[in-house]
Amino acid sequence: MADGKTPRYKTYKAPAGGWGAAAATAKVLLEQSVVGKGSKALLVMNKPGGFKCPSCAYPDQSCGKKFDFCENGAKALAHEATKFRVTREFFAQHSVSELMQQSDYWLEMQGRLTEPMRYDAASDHYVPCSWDEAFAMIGDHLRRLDSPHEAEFYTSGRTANETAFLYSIFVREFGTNNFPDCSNMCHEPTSRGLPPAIGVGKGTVIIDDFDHAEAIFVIGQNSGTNSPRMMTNLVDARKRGIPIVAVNPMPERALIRFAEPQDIVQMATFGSTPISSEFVHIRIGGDLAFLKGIMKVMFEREAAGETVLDHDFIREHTVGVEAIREDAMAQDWAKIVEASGLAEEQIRRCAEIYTRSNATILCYGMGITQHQMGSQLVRQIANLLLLKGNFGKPGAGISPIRGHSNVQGDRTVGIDEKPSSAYLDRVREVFGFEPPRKHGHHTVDSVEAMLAGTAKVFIGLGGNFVRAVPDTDRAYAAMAKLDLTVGIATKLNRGHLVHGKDALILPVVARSERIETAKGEQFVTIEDSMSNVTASRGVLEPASPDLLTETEIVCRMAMATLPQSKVDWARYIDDYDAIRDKVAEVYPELYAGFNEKIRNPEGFHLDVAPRRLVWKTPNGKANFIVMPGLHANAEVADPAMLRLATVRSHDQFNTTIYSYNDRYRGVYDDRMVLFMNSRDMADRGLEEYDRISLETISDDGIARRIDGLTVLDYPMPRGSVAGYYPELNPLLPLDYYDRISGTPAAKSVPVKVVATATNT
Ligand SMILES: Nc1nc2c(c(=O)[nH]1)N[C@H]1C(S)=C(S)[C@@H](COP(=O)(O)OP(=O)(O)OC[C@H]3O[C@@H](n4cnc5c(=O)[nH]c(N)nc54)[C@H](O)[C@@H]3O)O[C@H]1N2
Ligand SMILES: Nc1nc2c(c(=O)[nH]1)N[C@H]1C(S)=C(S)[C@@H](COP(=O)(O)OP(=O)(O)OC[C@H]3O[C@@H](n4cnc5c(=O)[nH]c(N)nc54)[C@H](O)[C@@H]3O)O[C@H]1N2
Ligand SMILES: [Mo]
Repeated sequence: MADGKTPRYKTYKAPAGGWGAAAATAKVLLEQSVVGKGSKALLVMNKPGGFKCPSCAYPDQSCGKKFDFCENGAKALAHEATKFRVTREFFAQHSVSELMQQSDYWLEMQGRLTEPMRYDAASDHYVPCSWDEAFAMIGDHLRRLDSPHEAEFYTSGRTANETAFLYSIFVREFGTNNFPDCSNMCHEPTSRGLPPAIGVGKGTVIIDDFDHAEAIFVIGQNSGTNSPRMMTNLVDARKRGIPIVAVNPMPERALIRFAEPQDIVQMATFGSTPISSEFVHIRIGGDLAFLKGIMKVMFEREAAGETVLDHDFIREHTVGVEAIREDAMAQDWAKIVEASGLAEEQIRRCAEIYTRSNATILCYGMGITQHQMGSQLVRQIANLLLLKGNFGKPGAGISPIRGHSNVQGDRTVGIDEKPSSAYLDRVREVFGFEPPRKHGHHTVDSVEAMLAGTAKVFIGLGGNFVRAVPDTDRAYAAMAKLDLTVGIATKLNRGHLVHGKDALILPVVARSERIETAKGEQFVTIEDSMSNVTASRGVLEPASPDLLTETEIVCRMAMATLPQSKVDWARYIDDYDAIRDKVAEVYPELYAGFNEKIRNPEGFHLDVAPRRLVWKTPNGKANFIVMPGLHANAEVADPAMLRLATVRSHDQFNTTIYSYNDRYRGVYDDRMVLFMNSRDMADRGLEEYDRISLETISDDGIARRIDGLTVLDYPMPRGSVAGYYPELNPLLPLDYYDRISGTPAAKSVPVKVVATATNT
């Protein structure tokens, strides 16, 4: 139940997008009381000379489009530009314990943070403090540590390149590689899984490829909600008659039928475009079986004398196809069908679509990465592409759809807990200090270190760490043990309320806001999901005169912590070109001429070697890598087990809840729901709207349970259930993660129903 309102559930029958999206855009601007200011800002969002949408990482395609924003970008902007403010009076009025009782939604709706605040244990309130005091406190705590490895430096993916780069230099000069970041919970399986296969941990397609593709697969990604601007490309592809295969356990509305909210004709005629030509209703974790099924069909047809593989490409560019052939051929159809939950004919149809196409794009999201073997699963997507030479030609390639607007960029410029020695050598040459060589903590490691008491300080550059990580209850306990927690943020969130002995909230200038320094107006840069680097210039007045830029905060933390620093921090506070010059020095291959190139209004594209058929792997080839078996997660013997995927609603941005509605899935004023197949319900004696409790199946002796979930009869595959992140994070064990990337398996938590109360 949502803040006192009665939940409603009804099937959504209209196409996604269209008037519903237009109405939602208007509504959120009204709610945040920023109709004039917000509309003005939306006009320059994603436009050359304007700022980059703070929501997702999908590239903008301003050419030919009047606007380039979507409903969910408008929500992100409206919530950032909101007229509401969290002031010192607000904190005086509410103790931290009191605020802890409020929902995430309520906290978000209080508005923008306005001045630095320090936790006062005696009164249990946040009280105002000066910026100088705040930096002194951070410097004191950090310098007092027995080892720099006792500090954890988190980054969330909204941080711009310039800030992330300086942060990575500060932390390395301080002496650790402890860089837990949101990517560790997100596309890290892409960053770690792909390099051994194709030599780069990024996507290889660019927007133009969508115009040349002959088939597009969207696997485990909810485009209409999480990257709505991608719908433009999917709609255009469908209009060209290109097959689109959507692989998902949830029949996501926009992947079935979509009306472009910016297509006036479609809107006026209530028209829409069917999206998927093939909806593949896969069991959670069934993707490995599906991908192997397609490969098996291809090898079977080859064995029968047909040519379906790109033999020239395989011979010239790859190693290991034989092992892939053996592995695929050894899989039994009955088992493939069982593991995927799909009919063999449908897999054969998808194989036909794939083999017939001369240029295929495979897109994927969290439905692939957030499994225990997520990194290996990503490699299977690469295998499938390699079999038909789908690299280095227009319309083809791998397309991870990244999350946060600059999560990929942050990684590129040094937010990496496992940095290469070549990179560390460059840092030493450019800055003249010896960076630490020992690998640092990813997100899960950092929570473990807090639990073990070996971590003492947590600094969060953006984000809402404690709400985003698994095992909520343990994460809260872990944070509470720390000596200092620092939240560098635009908005109040749970991460500021679950705090260490000392705690600071440091409010920042947001993406949409102007940055003025002693050197005049500055801009930042971001790298989108397709490796385009573009400038972002805020246009709005900062929410309060007492905010600092993220860049200045990083520089001043460094100055307060490292009095003998070799880095000219004071200079970088004011001069972002000077920061970009250093980025270019540390990454000459990617960023040479950064300051000149970024002056091009369209930005520039970072080199992605596989586009040139260059493989930066140890053997100089693209490698087929076998992943044994048919399951992306360890099997669980308990017959009562259900696989739970924790997903986003249409009205949230990660831990930020915009409303309790999820229009396309027909849920209103409720987030405590469980989407379940009617036969799974019947097996458990459940009726729709029953209230149930869910418990995690695990063998670590820790009980994890959530009460009060309403069961919704929903077209889920047998044995697969879904509910909302972050409410269900208490069910996700900290230890349940992909060993290669460290990414928690948030899409496949083994759970069972343990208690029921009939709904009255
Ligand atoms: N509006 C909005 N935009 C966002 C975000 C947001 O919260 N709100 N978050 C941003 C971030 S950080 C990220 S990472 C992205 C996330 O964007 P997505 O990758 O779309 O993330 P999710 O909504 O978590 O889930 C994706 C889909 O995976 C499906 N799925 C679950 N399990 C499986 C499985 O085993 N196999 C397959 N094939 N599919 C499965 C789910 O049904 C769901 O449709 O979006 C970014 N953009
Ligand atoms: N169970 C489960 N857990 C998940 C996931 C899942 O699918 N299921 N998804 C995972 C994924 S993909 C991700 S990326 C993580 C997300 O984890 P995070 O990135 O840590 O979380 P967000 O909710 O995006 O962070 C929101 C906060 O960022 C701050 N913020 C917003 N804009 C700015 C800015 O411009 N500057 C600064 N400094 N702060 C800002 C605001 O204070 C806001 O409250 O969660 C992960 N956790
Ligand atoms: Mo993400």
